[in-house]
Amino acid sequence: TKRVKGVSIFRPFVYGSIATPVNPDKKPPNLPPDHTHQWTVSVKGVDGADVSHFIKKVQFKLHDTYANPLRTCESPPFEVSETGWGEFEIVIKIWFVPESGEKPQSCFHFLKLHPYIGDKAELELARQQRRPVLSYMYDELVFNEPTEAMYDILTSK
Ligand code: SLL
Repeated sequence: TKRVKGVSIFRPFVYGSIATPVNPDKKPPNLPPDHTHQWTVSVKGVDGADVSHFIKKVQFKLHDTYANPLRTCESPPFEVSETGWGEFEIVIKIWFVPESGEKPQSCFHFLKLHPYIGDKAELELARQQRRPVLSYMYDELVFNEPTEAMYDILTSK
């Protein structure tokens, strides 16, 4: 496949998680008793931009304490929602559309459940309010010398 020489195309994307403490007064009936948080890990475009024209599939490798830790999303939204009790590193593997001729790319996200707030009073308030904890990374996917087909896909959107 022919590649477009001397050209790099960058596409911004976001990956990370949002976690919310479970309200003990409104526990979902099937929630295991030791699960304290619900969370969602996702891969998405910036400000809701569509990324499905160049991302084909995303796999999230969860901690081995989860049943079926390898979770696959073949179409958007590229996200997994779960409940749990602990923080751990999630391996995120991104596959591109076949026209790209690119290998999958991995990134790593540490699932954050607990707010990091130095001020004790502020921290206590955040806990009382069960404030969601967000941990998102803004990054860029780089396509160096993309195939002609991928160049067309990336530049026509
Ligand atoms: C820790 N090293 O000890 C980490 C591991 C794993 C969290 C955290 C499992 C939920 C389930 C869950 O929350 N695992 O039982 O499905 O803090």
